[in-house]
Amino acid sequence: MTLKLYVDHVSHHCREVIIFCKLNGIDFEEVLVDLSKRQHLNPEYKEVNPIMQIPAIMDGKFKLSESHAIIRYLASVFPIADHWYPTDLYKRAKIESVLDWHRTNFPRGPAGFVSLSLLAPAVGMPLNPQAAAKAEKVLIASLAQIESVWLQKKGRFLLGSGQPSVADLSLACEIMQLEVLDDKVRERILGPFKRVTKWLDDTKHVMAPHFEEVHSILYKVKKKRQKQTSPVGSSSTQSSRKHDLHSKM
Ligand SMILES: N[C@@H](CCC(=O)N[C@@H](CS)C(=O)NCC(=O)O)C(=O)O
Repeated sequence: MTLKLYVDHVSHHCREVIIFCKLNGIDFEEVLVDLSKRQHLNPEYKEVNPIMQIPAIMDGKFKLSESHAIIRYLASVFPIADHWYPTDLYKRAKIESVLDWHRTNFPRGPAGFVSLSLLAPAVGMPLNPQAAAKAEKVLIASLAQIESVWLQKKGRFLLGSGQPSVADLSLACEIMQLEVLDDKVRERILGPFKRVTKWLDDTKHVMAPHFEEVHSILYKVKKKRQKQTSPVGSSSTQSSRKHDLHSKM
């Protein structure tokens, strides 16, 4: 029975699940739940995930939502390399610690900043420079914690490991949200964090080609945005910009 992933590549929560499956040779059928068409609110999808968010999976009759829970489940059910989600209790507990820190502390950072400073109009919301400035502070404080706490040891990956775990995958997918920013802004935020930048490069490299492939949606959005804000594209109307971006995000 094929595993079904209910996803949309615009969502970083979804991207981490898709990449995890691809990296580990887990067969799956991708079912698009198009956020721009609000398909996550359809009654059929509510049957899969009553919370009406993506991602969700269906493995036979078993339904599951929440990206981290999904990855833990897949890592426990399929035969994957141990470094992703170690059986060693102490190693696994440390990874859980990063995963929990990530979900409770980090999300307001990248997604908040990118949305408030750039993408809000694409979903009919105004830009909010004041809130964006606050989100930037949260983001920078979180990046500083990654740099000084989770990346403090010698290994290339989180917790000083020589190989990536699900925590590297999940955190890297969230930080990748910053790719849609203008280069200067992205550099202003990430530039000072040399260890984070190197870790992100190492993560992309070790997860090639799937990591970049699944993130290609972000590069497309960025390119489109740049065209629209260039002098030639600036003649387009607000409503056409809204439609174009929304159709991608
Ligand atoms: N905690 C959830 C968050 C999922 C989530 O926020 N999904 C977003 C897309 S990135 C969504 O479905 N948004 C639609 C909505 O909330 O209406 C997870 O880790 O899976």
